[in-house]
Amino acid sequence: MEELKSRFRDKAGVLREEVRTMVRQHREETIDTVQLWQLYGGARGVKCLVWETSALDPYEGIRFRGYSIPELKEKLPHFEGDDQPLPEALFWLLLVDEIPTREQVRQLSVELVKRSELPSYVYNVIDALPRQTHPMAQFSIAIASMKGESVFDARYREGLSKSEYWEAVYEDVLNLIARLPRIAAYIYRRAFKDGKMVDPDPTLDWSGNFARMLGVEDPQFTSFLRLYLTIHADHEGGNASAHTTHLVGSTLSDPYLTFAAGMNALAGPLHGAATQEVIRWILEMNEYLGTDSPTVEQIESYVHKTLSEGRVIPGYGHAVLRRPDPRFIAQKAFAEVYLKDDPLVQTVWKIFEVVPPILQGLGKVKNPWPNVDAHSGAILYHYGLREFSFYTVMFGVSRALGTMASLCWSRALGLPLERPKSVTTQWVKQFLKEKQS
Ligand code: CMX
Repeated sequence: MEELKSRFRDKAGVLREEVRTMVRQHREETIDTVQLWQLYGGARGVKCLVWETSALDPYEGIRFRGYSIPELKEKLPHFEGDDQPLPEALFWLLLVDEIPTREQVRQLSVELVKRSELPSYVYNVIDALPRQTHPMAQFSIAIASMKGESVFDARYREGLSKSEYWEAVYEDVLNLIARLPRIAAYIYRRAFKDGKMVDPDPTLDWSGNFARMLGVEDPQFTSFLRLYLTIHADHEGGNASAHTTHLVGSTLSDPYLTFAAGMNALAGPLHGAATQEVIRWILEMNEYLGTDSPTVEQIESYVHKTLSEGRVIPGYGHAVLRRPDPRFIAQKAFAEVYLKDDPLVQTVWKIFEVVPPILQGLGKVKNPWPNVDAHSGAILYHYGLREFSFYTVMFGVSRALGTMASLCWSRALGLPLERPKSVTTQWVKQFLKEKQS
C-alpha cells in the first residue's frame, strides 16, 4: 500500500472512533437553530455538514487544515527552482493533516503521472461534442463518462463492506485527480488549438504537466499554475460545488459521477463561472469605452451602468467572506511581482479601487470586496489563455483536490445519506400562526 493511503487509513481509524464516541455522548447537544430568513435565504450560516479539510472564516478567509495561504506558501514543499506551493502537497495535507516532505510529494507526483492515462473512449466522447460546446459541459461529460472505470462501483457490486468503502473511493479519487489535467488540456487544445495531445513528462509535477499539456511552456506560468491550483482547491464544505459533491457522494454514487455533479454546480455564474464572467465583463467594458486602459472614472460609470441594468458585478461579493478574499490577495501579490505592467491586470486593480465603495453605497450588499474570481482570469489571459470560457475548467481541476479528499473522509467516517428536511410555505405560515396565538 502506498504511503499516503496507509497514513490515511491510520488517521481515519482514529477520527472515526473519536466521532462515534462524541456523537454518542453529546447526541442531544444543540448547535445553532435555523431562523426563518435562513430557510428562505439559501441556508446561509446553517451548520449542517462536516468537512474536515478546510474552514472559512468571514474575516480571515480560508484555512486549509489550519494553514492560511501565506503559511502554505512557506510550509508546503516547492518544485525545484520555484517558490510556489505544490498542489499535490496540499492534497497530501488535506487528506492526512500532515505537511508532506519533498520526497513524499515527489512520489505522489510520480504516482499521479502513472495513473493519468485516459481510457481512449474519453477522447471519443469529447470528440463527439460540437467544438463550441461550453468547456464546462465537455469537462462534466468527460468525467461522467468514466463511471465504468470506478473501482468503488466494481467492488460495491462484489459486496464491499462499509468499512472498506474509503479504500475503493481513494483509488478512484487518485485516478480522477491524475486524469483531470489531461481531460482539461484535451478540451482546451481541441476547442481552441490544434487538438493534438502532448504526453505528460514523469519528471514533472502535476501542475508542470498540466501547463505542458495545455501548451503553455512559460516557467512563470507554471509557477503561477502551482499557486492557482493550490488556492482554488478547497473553500470548506458549504459552497455549491463542494456541497453538491458531498450530497451526491453520500448516495454512494461513484467518485466520477459525484465530482461531475460538483462541476455542474461550479459552472454557474454566481459560483466558479464568475472567473469567465469577470473577463467577459472587462472586455465588454473596454469595447464600450473604446480603450484597453480605462480610467478610474470610466470604470466607475460602467459599474453604475451594469448595476442599473440589474446585473451583478462579477468577481465581487461572497456568501461567507466579509473582507477581500485572501485568494484574490495572493494572486494580486503574484501579479505585482511579475505582471505589473499588464493593462488587463492594471484594470483589475482599478476595479478593486472603484467597486467596493459603490457596492457599499447600495446598502444591501453584505460583502463589497473582491473574491477569488476577480483576479484569476487577467493572469491566465496574460499567459496566453485568452479563451475565457475555459477558465472554470481550470478552477474545477483544482477543486478536485479538496472535494475528493473530503469524499475520502466522508466514506472513512461512514457519513450517511444526506437528507435535510424541507417544509412548505404553508407549514411556515401555520408555524408562525401557532406561535403568535
Ligand atoms: N454586484 C451587484 N449586486 C450584488 C453583488 C455584486 N457583486 N453581490 C451581491 N449583490 C446583491 C445581491 O444580488 C443581493 O441583491 P437582491 O437583494 O436584490 O437579491 C444583495 O446584494 C444581497 O446579496 P448578499 O447577501 O450580499 O450576497 P449573497 O450571499 O446572496 O450572494 C454572491 C453571494 C457571490 C452570489 C454575490 O455576491 C454575487 O452575485 N457576486 C457576483 C458573482 C460572483 O462573483 N460569484 C463568485 C463567488 C465566488 C465563487 O464562488 O467562485
